[in-house]
Amino acid sequence: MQLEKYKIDAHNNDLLSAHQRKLAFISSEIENSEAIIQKLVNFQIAIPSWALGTGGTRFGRFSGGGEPRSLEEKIEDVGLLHALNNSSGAISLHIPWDIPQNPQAIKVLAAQHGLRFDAVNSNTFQDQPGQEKTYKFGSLQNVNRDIRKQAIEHNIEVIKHGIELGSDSLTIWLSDGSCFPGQLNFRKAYQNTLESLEEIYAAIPDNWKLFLEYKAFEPNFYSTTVGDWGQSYSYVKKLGDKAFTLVDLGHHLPNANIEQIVALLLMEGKLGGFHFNDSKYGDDDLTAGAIKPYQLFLIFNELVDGMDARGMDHTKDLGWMIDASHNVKDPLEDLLQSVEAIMMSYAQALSVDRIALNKAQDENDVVAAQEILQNAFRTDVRPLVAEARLRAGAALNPVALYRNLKVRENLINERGAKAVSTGL
Ligand SMILES: [Mn+2]
Repeated sequence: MQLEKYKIDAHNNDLLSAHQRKLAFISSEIENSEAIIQKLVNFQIAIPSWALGTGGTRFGRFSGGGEPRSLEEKIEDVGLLHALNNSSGAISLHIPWDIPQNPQAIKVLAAQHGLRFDAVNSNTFQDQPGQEKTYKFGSLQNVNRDIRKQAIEHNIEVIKHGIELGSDSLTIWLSDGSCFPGQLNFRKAYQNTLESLEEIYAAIPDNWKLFLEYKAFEPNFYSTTVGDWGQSYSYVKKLGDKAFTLVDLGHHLPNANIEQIVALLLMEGKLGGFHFNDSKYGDDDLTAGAIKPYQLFLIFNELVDGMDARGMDHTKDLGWMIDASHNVKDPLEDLLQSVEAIMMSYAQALSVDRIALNKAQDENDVVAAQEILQNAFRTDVRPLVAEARLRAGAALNPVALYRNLKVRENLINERGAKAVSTGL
């Protein structure tokens, strides 16, 4: 389904006068609003190819229909999101779920939708049909050298697919670990994993980055071999300058101070990528900002502060991606909501009065510090985010337009009510 420009324009015209009223007010409240709008126009968040279908749990999956049946249709869906919000200009592929048969044609199709290819993701947490050896007891950590070799070769294969598409990073998430005490020798598992990662790292092109994602638990429930940011940091530090830690918001134990983790990884020059989602309990993969919006703002506050301290470019020096699952929502609506929440938190972080905050910190003025942060968080910056979309030719209210145009109904007509996408 293509979204005609005149339909976006008609939608924007209907909402324009109300939008302009709100924008005038917020612009009078926030000093640097024009600079913030410009940064919002440029900010892009990648959409993973596995998030375009309905997600599920181990208990079941309830498809809503009209899901993309091929990589081409997945690119079309991300293109729709990008046309609606101008903030989803990249797609992140999962191999082997989305191996491009004709990379050149796929590149052209993506470019037609204004999309580039973000990090490619390997998969050694499942066995694939026809695969020789099983990952039941881990992949890069495995006690069996042949299994480690198979997993290393898979990652090198993923890099090759990424090169063909113009991607410039590889994300590795390992489910490796153990379910019971005594199952694993922790030091041997670490050493095997490090050696395997070194072989993969040797295949990383000079202009590429390797992201090592950590996760506290699940599917292993006693130990995880890359279980927290300290373990990931310990590997990437040894690997070299092209290796970085990737933070997924859902991959921590409850109440972890993620904003502090982000600040320290940035300070060490080892934060490379970011996966957005939200959670109440564990790796719930809920819509970004749906449960803990203040935490999302505090994380962005550290991201902006830490990136600016190192002179980093917000748009391209970290890999930004949504990594969520949609069990009860239309996946495309859910992704629009996540992107909106991320943009709001970014805008609020950009509006923080950093000079005043530094002064409050230097004077141990705890009350003033809280006032500054909560003032930014409680300011409604939605008109700034909407204005960034308007200037880029996208929709003032993406979810409303998506519903008015009956996009899902159209996709079901095109693809069928039973079309189910690959993914988790
Ligand atoms: Mn992730």
